[in-house]
Amino acid sequence: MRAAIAVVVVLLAGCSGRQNALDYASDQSRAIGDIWHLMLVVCGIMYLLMMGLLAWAIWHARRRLPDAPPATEAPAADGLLRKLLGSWTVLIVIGLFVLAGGSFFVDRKLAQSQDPHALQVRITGSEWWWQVEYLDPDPSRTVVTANELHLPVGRATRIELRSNDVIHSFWVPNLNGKTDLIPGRSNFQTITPRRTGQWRGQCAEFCGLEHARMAMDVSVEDAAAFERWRAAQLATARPPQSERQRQGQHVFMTSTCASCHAIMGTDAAGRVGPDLTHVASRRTLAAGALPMQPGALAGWIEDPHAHKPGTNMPATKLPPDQLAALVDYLMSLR
Ligand code: HEC
Ligand SMILES: [Cu+2]
Repeated sequence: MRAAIAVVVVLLAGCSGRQNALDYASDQSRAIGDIWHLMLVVCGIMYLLMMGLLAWAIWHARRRLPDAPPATEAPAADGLLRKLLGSWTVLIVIGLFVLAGGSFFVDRKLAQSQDPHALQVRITGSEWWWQVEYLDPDPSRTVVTANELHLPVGRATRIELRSNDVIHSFWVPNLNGKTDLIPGRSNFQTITPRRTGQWRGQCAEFCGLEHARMAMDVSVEDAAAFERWRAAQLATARPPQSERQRQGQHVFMTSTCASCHAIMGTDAAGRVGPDLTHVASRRTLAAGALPMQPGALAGWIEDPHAHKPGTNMPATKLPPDQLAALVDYLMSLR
């Protein structure tokens, strides 16, 4: 029965994809999917029963209409009616118990993931981007990135959610439900991915002008690939490899960029915008607003508001050769 319903649902909604709550890729999203199906079945049965009874009642009322008043039959019908209503009440109570019990167990399953070996990640929401930190008991081994989340498959990740400004909501439908990021407090969410792949997260609480362009690029990888990524992110920024990249780094340090952005291994230590130490290793720019490509990067630096009108990054007018050198340097930060 459940399989049949799942097939219908898939046919109706085209239920696979990188931002889809019914395309489960973790223990948590599967649990949520199970309760969703349970509710669909229980409510579906109730609905069909209701409609059946309604049709039956209408049919009988129509047949009775031309006759004399039905009052004489009343006592006999009353007994039957009472039994029917009694069973109906029992059915409703059972249905509600099943639903309440189901939600209770799913809720516990989502809350209880207190795995001591869980990977610890802290995500901080800002208008309109995500800072992502991989915490380590040794602070010098903390990885800082932005707008991308890498998770090892088969291992729990405990995510602490915070906000720098207004309320945001973290939602990667394939991996878990929504959790709010609230200024002044920490909320938690655990994700135990079961399938490698790429998914899309999205801020799910209206947070201002660029709320819609506040996406998260999520990659679930096998343990080896994840450790490779983490080791690469731990390294300080790659030094310039050519004269042009050296010039680009100089432009970065001497214009306004360094006051808002950090590049580990250089003097740039700004904390207003995303950490750019390995910016070119990401797949998107500005929380999914643009692809990570030299042309898009140049366009972003020249006029961020053309691509993300509300963004808090100001435009920087540079002579073409300086802009090209700056882009060359940033694209070398893998
Ligand atoms: C006033 C602070 C500020 C200054 C100055 C600034 N930025 Fe930004 N930058 C930001 C903020 C905030 C964001 C996040 C914007 C968003 O996604 O809405 C950002 C985003 C970016 C991104 C995208 C990063 C990512 O992970 O997607 C790049 C690249 C970037 N800035 C480069 C630069 C360069 C190069 C300069 C200098 C020419 C510069 N920024 C100057 C604040 C600043
Ligand atoms: Cu938001």
